[in-house]
Amino acid sequence: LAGVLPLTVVAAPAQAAPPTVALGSVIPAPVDVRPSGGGFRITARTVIEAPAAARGVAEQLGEALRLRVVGHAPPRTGKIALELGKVNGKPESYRLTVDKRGVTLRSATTAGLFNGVQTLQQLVPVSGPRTIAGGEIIDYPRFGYRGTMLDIARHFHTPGEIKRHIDEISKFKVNYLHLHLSDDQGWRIQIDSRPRLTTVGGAAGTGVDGVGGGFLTKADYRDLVRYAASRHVTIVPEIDMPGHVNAAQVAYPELTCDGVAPPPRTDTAVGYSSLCIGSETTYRFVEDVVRELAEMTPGPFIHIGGDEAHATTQADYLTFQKRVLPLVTKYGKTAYGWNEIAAAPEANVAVAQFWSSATQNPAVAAAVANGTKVIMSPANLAYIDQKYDPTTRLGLSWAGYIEVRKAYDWDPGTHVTGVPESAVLGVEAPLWSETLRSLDDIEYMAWPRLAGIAELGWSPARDWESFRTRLGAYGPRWAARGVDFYRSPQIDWA
Ligand code: TNX
Repeated sequence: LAGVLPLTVVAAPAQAAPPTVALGSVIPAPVDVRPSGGGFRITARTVIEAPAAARGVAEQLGEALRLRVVGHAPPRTGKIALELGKVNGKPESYRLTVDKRGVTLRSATTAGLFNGVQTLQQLVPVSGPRTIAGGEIIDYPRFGYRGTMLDIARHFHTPGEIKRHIDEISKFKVNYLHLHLSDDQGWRIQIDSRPRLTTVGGAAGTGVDGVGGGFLTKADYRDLVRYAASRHVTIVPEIDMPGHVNAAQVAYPELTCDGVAPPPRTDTAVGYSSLCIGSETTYRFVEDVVRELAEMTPGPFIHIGGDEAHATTQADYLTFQKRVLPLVTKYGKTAYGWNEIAAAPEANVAVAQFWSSATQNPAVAAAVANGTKVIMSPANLAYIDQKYDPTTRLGLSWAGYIEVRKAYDWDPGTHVTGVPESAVLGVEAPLWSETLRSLDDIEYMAWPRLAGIAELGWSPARDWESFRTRLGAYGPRWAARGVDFYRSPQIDWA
């Protein structure tokens, strides 16, 4: 027996690495996956074929896979063909077909092709032979709005950092980036009619703890809008009012009721500042800001904040919204605000961002019955500035600890009483930055939770066991790109 036992051990074969990524092993999970037959092996001779209208997205794929893009490949060339044409009529849909001869990606729109390209890239093994599993995927989103937010008011993040983050979020088909551009501690967007907003409100020394000054010029902002659009991401600008306005009042004291400039603030308190609701100066200011923001924003939404206005009486708050919500419409945009705006009747044409941790909210339910649409960002589940657990070095914890499973395991279509799926435009994961400085800090809080929220926004069904397996397999891709993600103990990381 002693002689036999070692032999048995030696005979156990070394575990071979799987040659391909299973066709459905993608985040967010595709709607319909049908594996079949042999896969396609990408070689140095493989080309990407694309019509002129799809050249942009084809070049992005070409860069990622280090392949050449051509208008027409000769017959019998191994190729990845991008086609513009009808799939199933659903917005953003695509069809991906893989067999031994090649890959065909088809969509009616370049947005759909972009989505398909993100799927395809996840199907290419990170290392070893680049064989893509055979079969067909037909895919489209559950919700049109899949978003995240960066708070560049508490700490400024540079355009370069924001672009790098856009690259990462778009890989998960996140298609809206909300920028929180103003708060008590700083003002981060150039407004020509009010230059002191940025010369004072964006100066060095503004920001939490006096760290993180800076602002976006209009040219920076427009360049970001263009960059985001090339990744099929729409920028949503937010100016927070009538609260969260201390930085604006430091720059323009006439925005207070007594005309006296308050001291600049670099602490993290909330709820102490308010625009002067009875003053016409306030509405001239708001209109100038909304007009200039609308002019530089091609996207449909202007976010007007509206949260935590604890220094504004409720009567004043409603007076303010009665003036300001219609102003956004006047400049051709859809008003978007934190869920407190639901109390205003004029919010019937607006979008409310549900950030409460409760699952009942009579004001929101009543507004929805009147036409208000909702984007789901419940703080206790979707706030990716909250710590993962008590040991997390960064972040806050007022809404609780949010481990990966908690951020993933909820349903945006049924979460709030009186807010049916038909009223939900989608989901957004806000990343407040009181404790965040660098891009690494942003990435550590965003990943992997934002991948889970992205799946809630895209995929029709959720399945924690499937998600955690796909997430574990995704780890090496983040590592290869130098993304500083949190290695949650809930996941078996590859
Ligand atoms: C509450 S949530 C805020 C922000 C803070 C955040 C910190 C919301 C609409 N307002 O002012 O940054 O908590 O988690």
